Amino acid sequence: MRSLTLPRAPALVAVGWILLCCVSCSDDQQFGPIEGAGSPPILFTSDRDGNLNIFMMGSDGSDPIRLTAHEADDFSADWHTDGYGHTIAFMSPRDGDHEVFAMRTTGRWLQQLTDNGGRDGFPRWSPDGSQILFTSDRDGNLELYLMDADGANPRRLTRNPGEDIGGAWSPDGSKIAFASSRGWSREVYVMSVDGSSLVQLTNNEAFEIGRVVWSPDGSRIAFEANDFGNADVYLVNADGSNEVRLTDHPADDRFPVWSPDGRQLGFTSHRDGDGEIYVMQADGTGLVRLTYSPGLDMIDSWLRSR
Ligand SMILES: [Ca+2]
Ligand SMILES: [Ca+2]
Ligand SMILES: [Ca+2]
Ligand SMILES: [Ca+2]
Repeated sequence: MRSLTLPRAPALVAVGWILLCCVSCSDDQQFGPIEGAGSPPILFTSDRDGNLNIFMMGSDGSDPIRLTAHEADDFSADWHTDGYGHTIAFMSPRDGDHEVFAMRTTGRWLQQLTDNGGRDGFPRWSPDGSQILFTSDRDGNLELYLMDADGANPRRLTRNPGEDIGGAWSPDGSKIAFASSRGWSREVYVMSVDGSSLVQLTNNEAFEIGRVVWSPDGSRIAFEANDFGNADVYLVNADGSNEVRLTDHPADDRFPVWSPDGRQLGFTSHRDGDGEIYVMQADGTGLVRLTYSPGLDMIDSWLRSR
C-alpha cells in the first residue's frame, strides 16, 4: 500500500529547518548575503541615512553597503573573520546606555555582549578572535576591559583614576597599546595583555591622544593627537622612538586605521566639511579621499587590521 503521509522523521527535520530560518531571519535586518572573500574591506560609521549606522565599502570607496539600520546610533565597529565569514562588534545605546553588540555581516545572529549601566564600547577583537577588548566607565572612570568573544568573563585591565581609552592589540596578541591621562597629559602606553609590564611610549605634554592602532607587522603604532584643538595623525615606533607627524592640516584628522599590508593608513578628516574618509601612504604622502557623502563618515576598521 502506498503511504499517504510523509515519514515522521523527515517531516520534523523540515519543520526544524523552517523554524531555524525564521529565528535567524528575525534576529535583525538583513542586507546580505555579502560574506566571503570578496567582502568590501573597510568598515565605517556614517549618519548619511539619518543616524549613525555601520557600513562596509571597498578600499577605493566603492559600493558602500549598510549593515545596521537601528534607530539608535551604531558606531565604532571592528570585525573578526572565521571559517564561516565575518562577525562585527560595535557599540550602540540601544538599551539606553552604550553596550557592545556583535552580529554577522549578513545582519544575522545579533548578540548583546555587555549589559551594564556604564558606557561600554570601542570593541576590538583579539587577533585570534577569542576575546574582545573594550572601554567602559562602569567602575567610575574610563578603563580598559577584556571579555570572551561571547561576552562572558569580563575582567578589568587598568585601574587608574585617569581616562584609559583607545586600546589596540599587538598583532601577536601579547600586548595592548592605549591612551591614558594618568600622567600630566594623555599619552600612549603599552602593557601586557594581563595588564602588567606598563610602559609609557610618548611624552608630549601638549597632546591629547585618542585612537591608537598597531601596525600589522608590529613595528609601529599610529595614533591621533589633539594639539591645542587641532587633531592630527602621528606615528611612533613600538619602542617609543622616531615619532613623526603624518598629517598637518588645520582641520581635525582622526581615527587612524592600518591597511592589512601596513603600507597605508585610513583616517577621518573634517578638512572638506562634514567628516570624510581618506587614505594615505604610511609616510603621509599620496592622500586619496574615499567618501563624498553629506554627513559624518568615520573609518572604523580595515579587514584584518589591528
Ligand atoms: Ca552599558
Ligand atoms: Ca582609568
Ligand atoms: Ca589636523
Ligand atoms: Ca561626509
